[in-house]
Amino acid sequence: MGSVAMNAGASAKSTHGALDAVIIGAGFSGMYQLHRLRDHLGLNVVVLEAAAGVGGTWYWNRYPGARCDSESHSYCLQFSDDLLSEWEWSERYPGQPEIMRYMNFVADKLDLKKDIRFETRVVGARYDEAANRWAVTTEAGETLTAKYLITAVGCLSSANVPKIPGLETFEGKWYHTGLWPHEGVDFKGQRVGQIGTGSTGIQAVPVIAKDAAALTVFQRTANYSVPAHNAPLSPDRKKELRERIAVTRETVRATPNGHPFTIEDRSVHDVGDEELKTILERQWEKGGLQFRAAFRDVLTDKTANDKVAAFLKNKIRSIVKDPETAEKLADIDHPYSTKRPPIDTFYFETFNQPHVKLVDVRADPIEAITPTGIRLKSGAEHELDIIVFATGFDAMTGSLLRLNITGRDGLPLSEAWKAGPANYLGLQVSGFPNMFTITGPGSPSVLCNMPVPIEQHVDWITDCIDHMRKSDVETIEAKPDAMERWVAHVNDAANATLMPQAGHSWYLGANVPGKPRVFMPYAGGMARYRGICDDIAEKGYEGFELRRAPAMAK
Ligand code: N01
Repeated sequence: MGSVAMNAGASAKSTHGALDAVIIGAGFSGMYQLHRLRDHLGLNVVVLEAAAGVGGTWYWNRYPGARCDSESHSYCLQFSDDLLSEWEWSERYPGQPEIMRYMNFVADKLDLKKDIRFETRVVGARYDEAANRWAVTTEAGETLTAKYLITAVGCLSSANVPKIPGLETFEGKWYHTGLWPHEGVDFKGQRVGQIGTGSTGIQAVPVIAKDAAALTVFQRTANYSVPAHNAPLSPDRKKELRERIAVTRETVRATPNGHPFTIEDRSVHDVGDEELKTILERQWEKGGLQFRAAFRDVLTDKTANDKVAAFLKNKIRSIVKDPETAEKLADIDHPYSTKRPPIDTFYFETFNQPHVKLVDVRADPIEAITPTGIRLKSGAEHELDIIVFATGFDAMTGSLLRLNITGRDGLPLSEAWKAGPANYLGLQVSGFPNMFTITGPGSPSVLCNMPVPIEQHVDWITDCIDHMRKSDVETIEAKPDAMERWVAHVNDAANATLMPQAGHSWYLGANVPGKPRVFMPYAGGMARYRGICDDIAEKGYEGFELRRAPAMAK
């Protein structure tokens, strides 16, 4: 791997003439895409970012306990030896403040900020076919035009605040974890209610419980979790990771989920009950997402999954002292890992504290938020000073649809996707020429350690644009039949796993009322997906229509 091309020293804001590309979003994907287009292809590019700084999802997700579930040495851009060797992570799993420091380190090192317009929210993007340009409108009313529109808006950036009647009457304070106040929230002496027990909720509970006078957790779906065993990285471990940069890079590229560990080629059925228990105990002690990597068939074979799930449910029962609470926490209705598996730091243990209680809102649903708290269907009232919504996101499509994108002939993306997201490779939608969606639905994205699919998409898009420029191609657009085949393949890949069995998963859009139920990420594995994308490019961008002159109105 080579070194980074850097525009050292340039600190003044660029003045943009005719733009080649507008990128929306300054998280990992927008930053890396800017670097590749500007510093490798020499294009005139601007990034529009709603936040006041870089960081994408980490800029907004500052909730208590916010930490990445990917190990730090893999949760970073891998393309540059310079970036990798100059940065040192302090913990096994990086916390939100350290990730923000890393993001700013990357932005400064690559001199990106001069080409990012902060506090600039995009409210519309329209394809002008006659001009073959995208017109991107900001909240302030400005319009920028560019040949290429690249969305780098992340998969989990549109907060989902459930429409519970009475929220506006609540006299206390409420917060969504994905839109957390920068000044923090003081929980001391407060009666806190938290709705949601996904990855976020499971991280937040132990930290909120430290300060709150009382914490009530409203659980709709019980969830598995495995300990993170987070800890500072020892000097020896740091040295080892530094020496293994090339190995890590190769591993994250080769594994199905872009993590720095491999999945054992062994079936749960290959081992007896005692050996299974020994292996799972060992994995539990190691902690983290690699728990599921001990066997190859946890996500494809229901009976294999049942055995692993039983082990995890028993763990919950052995940790949580109150049998009734333990039963509610262990009453998990879906196979392990069919929803995004959380990892935690003392989540289940927190329920042993006398001021923390669990309310099962599957059995007794939330009926309303009142001026003083939450009322359940049974009439039970929970008095609260603060409500924390750890209720997730309008995932994968929400952040794209709220951009109000219209393609050829004024076709809104929301109309093109009314039955669910349809595209080709998760990268392009027919009717939306020269628009690329980094980690869009239909790509591996959220099933992976995110920087890995992001780098792959950005590199692919950059090579594609380079190819277009060298061959005088003006537009690239997914063909409808290629899109149809890809959507079918995405469905087949999902159906080859147990994942669609979790009917309430956000992977299916089931967490947002009225959202079409479509399994959105590509479950065929990152390495396989990379091969498909490379192959398509090698075959002259098979399945895409490449036009030398701008397509005129029909
Ligand atoms: O959101 P979620 P999240 N009434 O949708 C519940 C990533 N992430 O923010 O399951 C009551 O998973 C909902 O219940 P149910 C990661 O990819 C990464 O936790 O729909 N409850 C569920 O319990 C993750 O998967 C890191 O029945 C309601 C919870 O709220 C993704 O972000 C850290 C409700 C939402 O869980 C999203 O996780 C954290 C209602 N009306 C997150 N509506 C990393 O470390 C929703 N719920 C990288």
